[in-house]
Amino acid sequence: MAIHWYPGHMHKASKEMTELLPLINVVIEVIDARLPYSSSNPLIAQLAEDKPNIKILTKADLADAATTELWQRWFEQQHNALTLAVNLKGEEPGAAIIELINTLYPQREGRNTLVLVSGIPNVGKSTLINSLAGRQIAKTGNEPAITKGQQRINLRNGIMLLDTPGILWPKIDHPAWSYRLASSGAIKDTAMSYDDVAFFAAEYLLEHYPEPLRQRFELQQLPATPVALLEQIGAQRGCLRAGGRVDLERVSTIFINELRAGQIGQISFETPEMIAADLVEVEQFKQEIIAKQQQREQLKAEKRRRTRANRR
Ligand SMILES: Nc1nc2c(ncn2[C@@H]2O[C@H](COP(=O)(O)OP(=O)(O)OP(=O)(O)O)[C@@H](O)[C@H]2O)c(=O)[nH]1
Ligand SMILES: [Mg+2]
Repeated sequence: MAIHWYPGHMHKASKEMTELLPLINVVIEVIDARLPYSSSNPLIAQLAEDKPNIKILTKADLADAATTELWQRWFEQQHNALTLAVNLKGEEPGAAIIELINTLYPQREGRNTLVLVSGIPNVGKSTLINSLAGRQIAKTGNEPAITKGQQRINLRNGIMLLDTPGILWPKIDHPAWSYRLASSGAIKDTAMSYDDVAFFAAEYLLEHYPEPLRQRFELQQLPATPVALLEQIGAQRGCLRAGGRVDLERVSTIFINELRAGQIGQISFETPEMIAADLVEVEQFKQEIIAKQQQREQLKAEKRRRTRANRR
């Protein structure tokens, strides 16, 4: 299942950001510490290419700290960006971020530094802005697409922030990246299927985080397959249909919500090494598509040749 969710307001927001670009002095991209690569929008990377660039890895409290460190080094080396990992629920990183902005872009007399705050839906952009402003000025909420239009926030210290709606992009190249986005809560409920996403997450956790799984769900032994794991949790939590069969949709929703809330543990959904392997696969998918297109073209040409030969 590939997840596509690119409603009109995201298209509009992407266009507006591109148009405003010449006025923007610093780009802050807010990414999710649990999935720093999959939550980094290629359009924003492109917009930020020639601008002073800060990557804020939010929800660091939900991610594996050692993996977050690896990602920070990765972004510093690969994208020449300054990075900061934060827990916006427990920390007030405002002063540290303002210092980064001032270092990257020393303020000009009498003019505001315009800072674009961008990123995928539900990653914490508005929460970050409230922390920088020191007051609840931007609307926040634990679901994607809370912010629907741009909003300027004057910090009255020479910095003007631009809060933007969370944006995704029209085509996500690897199915695992879509699943990780869906697991994190960046995709609207109606654009995904909880059981598909739960199967993906269960398979990943069985392989990479068996111990936190065992402890959370008090399992003596871990089942071998994602379906067996979800069925066992479903039976334990009373998610049963008539006849005693486990209601997979219900248990999947519980499983994903607990994962998102950090109740299974501090879990990172990807490492730089996994992304390197994904990128090789993306290249293979692209080659396969090209090969199929060429095959179709050859078949068409052959058909035309035969039709011409029959006419003679
Ligand atoms: N645990 C945890 N939760 C966070 C953190 N940062 C933000 N959140 C929560 O994530 C949810 C989304 O935050 P918002 O600030 O509304 O996200 P946004 O990026 O502005 O979302 P959209 O406007 O919908 O694109 C809220 O429930 C926040 O409380 C963090 O560092 N840790
Ligand atoms: Mg917002």
